[in-house]
Amino acid sequence: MSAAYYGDEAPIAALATDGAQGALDLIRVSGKGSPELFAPCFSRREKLQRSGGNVLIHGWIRDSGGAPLDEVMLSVFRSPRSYTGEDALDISCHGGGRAARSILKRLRELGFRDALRGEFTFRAFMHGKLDLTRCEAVMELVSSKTELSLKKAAGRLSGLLYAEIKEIKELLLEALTGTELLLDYSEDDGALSGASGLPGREAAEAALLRLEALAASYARERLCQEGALIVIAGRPNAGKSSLFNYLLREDRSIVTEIPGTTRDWIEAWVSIGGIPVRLADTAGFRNPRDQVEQQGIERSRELIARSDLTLYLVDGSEGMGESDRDFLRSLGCMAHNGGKAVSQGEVPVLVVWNKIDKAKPPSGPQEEMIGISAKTGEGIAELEKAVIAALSSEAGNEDAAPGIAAERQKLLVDRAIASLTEALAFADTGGPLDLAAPLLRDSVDALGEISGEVSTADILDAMFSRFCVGK
Ligand SMILES: Nc1nc2c(ncn2[C@@H]2O[C@H](COP(=O)(O)OP(=O)(O)OP(=O)(O)O)[C@@H](O)[C@H]2O)c(=O)[nH]1
Ligand SMILES: [Mg+2]
Repeated sequence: MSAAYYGDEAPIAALATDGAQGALDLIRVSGKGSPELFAPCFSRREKLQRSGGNVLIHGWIRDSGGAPLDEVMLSVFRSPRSYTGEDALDISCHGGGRAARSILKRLRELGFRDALRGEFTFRAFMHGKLDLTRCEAVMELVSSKTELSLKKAAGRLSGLLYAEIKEIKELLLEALTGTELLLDYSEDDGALSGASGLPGREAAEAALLRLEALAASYARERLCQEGALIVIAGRPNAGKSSLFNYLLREDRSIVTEIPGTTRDWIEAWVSIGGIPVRLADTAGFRNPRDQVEQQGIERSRELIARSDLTLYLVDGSEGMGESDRDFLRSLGCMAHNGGKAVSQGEVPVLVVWNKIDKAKPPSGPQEEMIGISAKTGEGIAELEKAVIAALSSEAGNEDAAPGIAAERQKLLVDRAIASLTEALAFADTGGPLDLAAPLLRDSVDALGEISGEVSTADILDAMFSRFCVGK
């Protein structure tokens, strides 16, 4: 997909809803003069042509022979007061997809081109309606999986991250202009050597702290947007499927007293403390009785290797057996771990004692495990807390501090930190300020790229082509 394609000003149209079953569908139209281009197929043509912006008009869309296609409600927008900043229409038509597809066909006949992925938001960016952090937030908001991820994306859409970046940039500019002034006007070679320190050093240090806070927010923000894979593992009959169903609040996985009930893994999305979690129930580990079981166990192992966290369930009615220890050892894990997540290789494991209603876990600091009952629900609230702590100490934090969720933003924040740290180190060692100044400039530029004041066609292309059509 070429960057030039995104840059043209042709009138565009797209279905903004998914065209599935539903009462209404929404078609978006944007581009200079688009209401006039649309008018020939509309029953109230003159009213539309005379209409200003922010107006609703009811009417019919007709095919090229004049036969009615659908009864619609038009929202008319006039540049610059629209999402894209261009003249635009939102067409609310009947749902189910059929009417919308016929209308889109009619729009093509009138000269509208199908919008590319993210093209409406791209145009909003080009017309100064949204900076890049807000554009990214639009996509995050649409794909939010939990209330918490929605809240965080909405914070960014409202400009929380943009404002933070702007303030940090102002601090950096203070240090940069101070340094450049000194370089331009000082006749004192001592100043040029940096012996008198970096002008605006306090501002630069404050900027560094705030940049580091942003960088640190990335892990939790990403977790909130993308979610975590949690695998429930253990011996047959440990209660894995029971726990899976309990966390799902529905009887999805088959539970029986027959060991080896679950033969292949199944998964579902749940919210744990606001974090979207892809939860997987797996086949119990034992010496396989047949090929199906063998494959099920292999798949469980593969899944564990990819997981963000594995909950290893011990059947409390039988206690921690040699095969549990063997399995945990095979993951490179100690026999048990005081209930805490331990990192062995890449995969953290939380050892959980199930069936606490039948038997208590052994006591003593070495033996301490989280005790739960997948039958009565006892201990599950504590387990959820431990899961959140294991995934990220701050993931459940609902405070409204600005954070970054896109990899693009993280790379740029890292670049700003690296350049700024180097500039400060130069000044500390009395290095020449004319070497520190370009480093400061680079950290300012990196922040400019985050909001999109500095951007290239490649960056924009890569970003907007990940959006959905109609956005
Ligand atoms: N008393 C008690 N019974 C439980 C508990 N959790 C599960 N069970 C019982 O243990 C048996 C096995 O439960 P499942 O959830 O099917 O166990 P599983 O680990 O999925 O077993 P496989 O799929 O065979 O590997 C069932 O009879 C459950 O009712 C618990 O916390 N307390
Ligand atoms: Mg099972």
